[in-house]
Amino acid sequence: MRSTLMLAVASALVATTVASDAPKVTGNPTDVTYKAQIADDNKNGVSGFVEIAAGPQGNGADIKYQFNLPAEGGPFTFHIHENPVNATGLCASTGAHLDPYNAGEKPACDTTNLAACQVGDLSGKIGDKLPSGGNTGELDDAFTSLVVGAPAFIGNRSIVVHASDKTRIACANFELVNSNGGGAGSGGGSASPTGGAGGGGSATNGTATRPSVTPTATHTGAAAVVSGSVLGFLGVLAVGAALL
Ligand SMILES: [Cu+2]
Repeated sequence: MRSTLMLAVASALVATTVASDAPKVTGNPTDVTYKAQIADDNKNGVSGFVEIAAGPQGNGADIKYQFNLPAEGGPFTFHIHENPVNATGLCASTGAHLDPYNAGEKPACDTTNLAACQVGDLSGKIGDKLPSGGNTGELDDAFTSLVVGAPAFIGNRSIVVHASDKTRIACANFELVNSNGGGAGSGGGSASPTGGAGGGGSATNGTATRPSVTPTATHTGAAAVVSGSVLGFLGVLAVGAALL
């Protein structure tokens, strides 16, 4: 019984520390650029890209985006999702938003407290949804990592564009397009984003240059925390029942 109580208390402590502010990222390599390019054959009429490089002195990241969005279905949102588009080409395969510090979707991202936003909630951080037509913008983000293996690393992940009803209308994987300060493709092998990673239909998936980091690591961790909190809750119930 005593060990059960201790387990319940330990689990409850885990459950209370699920969400934390994202730490500011330093040490991002200044010689790499990742780009997620929506495929030309996107069936929903979406085109564009998101390009991410290090901020000044490697602090945070400079996120550039350019989209041409369809006349219907807006206003639109876009996020970094935790998984890459898999061989099915379906945007559903990208999982949830990149959220290594468990910010969750509620409350919604507050632009005066970006550390508490989901790292991948780019629309939320910009503070606005995107209208139909052409959109170009830039976001200096302190919490995005270009360090392979870091919790907020984006290189092995994807961009997803949503219609206002949250339908995923386009997606594309981040690819390393520039490293070692050279021209595009000079360092990391083929960098031409020719794959049909967006839209769906095509099974070709331009994943050749993606670093081999398992994108499921944070997902597994979150699942473990969730099950821990469930155990804690059950444990508390058991203790409560024993005290009655
Ligand atoms: Cu999304």
